[in-house]
Amino acid sequence: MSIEVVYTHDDFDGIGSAAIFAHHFRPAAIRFTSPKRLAEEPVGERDAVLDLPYARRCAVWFDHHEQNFDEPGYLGIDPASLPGLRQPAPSCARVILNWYQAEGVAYPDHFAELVDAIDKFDAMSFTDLDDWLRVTSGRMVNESLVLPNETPRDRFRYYAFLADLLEQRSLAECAAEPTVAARYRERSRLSEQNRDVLRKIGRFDPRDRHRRLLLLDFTGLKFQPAVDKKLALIDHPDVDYVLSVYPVFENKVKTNAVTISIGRNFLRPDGRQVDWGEYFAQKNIGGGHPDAAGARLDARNKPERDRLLDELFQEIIRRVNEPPDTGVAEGS
Ligand SMILES: [Mn+2]
Repeated sequence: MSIEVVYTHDDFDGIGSAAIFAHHFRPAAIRFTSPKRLAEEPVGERDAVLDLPYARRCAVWFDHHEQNFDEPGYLGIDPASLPGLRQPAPSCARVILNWYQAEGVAYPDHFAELVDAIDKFDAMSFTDLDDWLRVTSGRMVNESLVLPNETPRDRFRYYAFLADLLEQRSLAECAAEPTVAARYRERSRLSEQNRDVLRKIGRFDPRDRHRRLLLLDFTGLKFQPAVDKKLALIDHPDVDYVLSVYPVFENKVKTNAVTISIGRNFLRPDGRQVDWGEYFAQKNIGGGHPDAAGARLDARNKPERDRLLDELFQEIIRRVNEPPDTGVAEGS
């Protein structure tokens, strides 16, 4: 099968998936995109799609997101007739490697450790804070991916370079490569600054007596900082959720609207479970996944915005503090 363009997710899993895919399929080009932007991409019948939703007409499709698996069926296409492999797995890179094994395709030894590392970051399956923060080759490569103020064009050029590197060399060699190492150092420096920002703005609502919901309110900042919010967990490892509030800018001017995102603390997989995607969707202000969701609140003025936010916080804090679902109807 000759593949023209690989469309892959613009994250560690997508880049690693492209590296492993390229070993056997030898595509002419790699393009990095997101699930949202995929619909705008000119995917053709000689192209491949990795770690992304199904695109009509592609030649081969690999994915591990179960919510995507039914998509061809809605278009009247039998998923079993599509080349590639879709199966639940911690990463798409794992799915491609599984396919190689099933097909008896030979691949270099270093793919196994690459996929082990990608599994951990894509599924955020770290046992504790130390496990997450340990400086491994996988962490160095993952941290090298995003630098603020870099154009998408430059970032994707780096991703193409990295995909090639990951195919050729061991993860340790990739992490030590001068470009990768320099980007990792720069990102580490910025992470320290980010932690200071997060320390300053992180707070708990007085109604949240057990401190289950860490609030990160970015509305007071003039610029939206490029922050990895997960870094707030270093100072607050015991929270169940992190809720962030961002100002909405229009033509570089701050409006009274805010966006909200809530994410579950990946360090506490046994904590409370609320389906926030459904919660926001039912209120008709947003949506998303059970463990990571977002919403938008529009207001005419600041007092109204503050009132709407306060009401929402109150409701969310109540939900976070409700006893775990025991099958008893809500409100009873
Ligand atoms: Mn993935």
